[in-house]
Amino acid sequence: MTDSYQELTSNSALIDWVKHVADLCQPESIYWCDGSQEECDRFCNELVEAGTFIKLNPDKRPGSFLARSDPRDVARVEDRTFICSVRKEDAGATNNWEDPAIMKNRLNGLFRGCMEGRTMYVIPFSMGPLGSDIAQIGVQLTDSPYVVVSMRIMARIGSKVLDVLGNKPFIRCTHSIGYPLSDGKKDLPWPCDPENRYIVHYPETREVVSYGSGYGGNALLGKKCVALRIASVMARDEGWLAEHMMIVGVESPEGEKTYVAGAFPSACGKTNLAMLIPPKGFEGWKVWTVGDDIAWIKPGEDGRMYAINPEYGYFGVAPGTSMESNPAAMKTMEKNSIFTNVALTDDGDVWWEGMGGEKPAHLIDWRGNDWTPASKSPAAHPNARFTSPASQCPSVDPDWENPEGVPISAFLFGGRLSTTFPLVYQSRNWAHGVYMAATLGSEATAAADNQAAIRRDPMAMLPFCGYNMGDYWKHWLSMEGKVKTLPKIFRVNWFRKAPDGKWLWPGFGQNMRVLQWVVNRVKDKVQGHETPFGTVPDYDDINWEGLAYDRATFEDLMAIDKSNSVREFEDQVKLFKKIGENLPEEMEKQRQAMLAELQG
Ligand code: O2Y
Ligand code: MN
Repeated sequence: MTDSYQELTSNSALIDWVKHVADLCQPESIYWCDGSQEECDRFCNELVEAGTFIKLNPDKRPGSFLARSDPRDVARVEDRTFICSVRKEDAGATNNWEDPAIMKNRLNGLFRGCMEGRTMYVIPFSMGPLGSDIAQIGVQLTDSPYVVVSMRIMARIGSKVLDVLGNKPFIRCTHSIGYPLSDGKKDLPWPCDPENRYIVHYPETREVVSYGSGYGGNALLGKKCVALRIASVMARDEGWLAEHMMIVGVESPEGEKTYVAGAFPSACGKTNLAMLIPPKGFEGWKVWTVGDDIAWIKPGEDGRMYAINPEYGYFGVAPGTSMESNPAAMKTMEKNSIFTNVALTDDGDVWWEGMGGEKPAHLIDWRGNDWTPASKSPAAHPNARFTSPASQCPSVDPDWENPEGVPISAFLFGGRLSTTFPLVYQSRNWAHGVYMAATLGSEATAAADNQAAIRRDPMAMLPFCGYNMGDYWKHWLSMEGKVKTLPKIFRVNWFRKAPDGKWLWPGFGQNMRVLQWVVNRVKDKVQGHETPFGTVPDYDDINWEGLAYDRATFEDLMAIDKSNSVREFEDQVKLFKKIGENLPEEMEKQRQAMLAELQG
């Protein structure tokens, strides 16, 4: 399809906006994406010719490609991410803010002529199943064909989206890699402008503008920018939740399915949990994948919360993913996938650290250099990614595209914490659960006194909440008055260690034992007992079939140490102080109650 948009849409706001951006960016041509396979194949061939893509061996990895980014453009850039709300207070202390008029002026300067010599692609995309009441439509303008073919995996794109959009409003997303081909400048395999990157959100007008990066969350704007930062603001205004959560359906041998959504900061095994394979002792049980990263959750007419995965694919971290740690992810990426910054094997396949098996004797590393096991640097970048269609996941839930969503019975929140926090506990009530989620965190660097400092990541949304974190907590608290049957809230911690530094919990597939307890709690099938943290399982409440795990180790895993716990609740004050005036009173009330309980 070309710039003959007349056949595709009569949405005059869309047509005018495309013209306006083209006037500013001065592309050589405009191309409206239809989303077809033919179109995708054509762009992939062009990317191979341009040196951006290497076609992988079709016998090993059909329909798949490897891209190597500029080494300066390898991850999301939080320090260049802005929430440009009209009032600074609405962005809050946890977001970068700039006055929208000043930012627009600055970005106009960068965007003027930034697409010279390039094509500007128009990508209509739907976050969520086409036509679902929960879905939202956006349009991304970009000068990167890598972004087009990646967006085609990550979202539903093309003319069918324009058909559903009709003349309705849409979320405007403007993206440029910031490398115009003016005055005969030569193109690069991964053009970008790393010195001038900006990932900017205008929450009131539901707009995203991204400049200078072609990588992941900076460039595939449907994901973090729309589905979390902009959607969290829409959710606040409209009474729903846009969350950084995976969604699974836990099915019992009797065929009863319970849906659970879970938020985890990075490096906590969220994708592995989303694709968990039940271990020995759980014959007949099955965990189905609805989503691995983002959940949009709305109150349904029956008083329960219903969730969709707004995405269409996975943008997963490759290093550490293996047939051991996540066979479903490995199978998902067997074909039709784009790999970014992994290593290339001599027979045209991909490789990364933690993939299992022997290290190959020779590779081309993510920078394009020869690599052998004697090399000092890793073959794959630690943030190397696979981009693969969710439909290829062997555990994908039959209802993953249900436009109504799936009913959520429990929320899990889990950090990476070597002490203090038990394997699992349930909140006493909704407000207590919101407090538990708001104070979520993972261990960061060891502090001077050797006590590991906790990097707080409320609801795992710190880099993704599009408004004031205190108001976001208020929004969560307000659900209690609005939703009849709220999900139960649990904290989990797969990462507790013994004093000798050994893991106390095997994790991975064994987390099924915790999922089952959660399901049993939701169904009122087990009691557990009360602790200062909340309700915890007794040893006999957990199914231990197939795992030799003794009572004494379980006691260590669940132990609540008074002085560590007091230190934890005192430490939370730092976050509350940062949130400042917008901190809901309820949060401090909950913290005080926890302290009193421990000390009482
Ligand atoms: O570094 C990036 O651009 C990707 S970050 C990412 C990708 C997939 C899922 N989650 C995340 C994240 O940062 O939470
Ligand atoms: Mn994520």
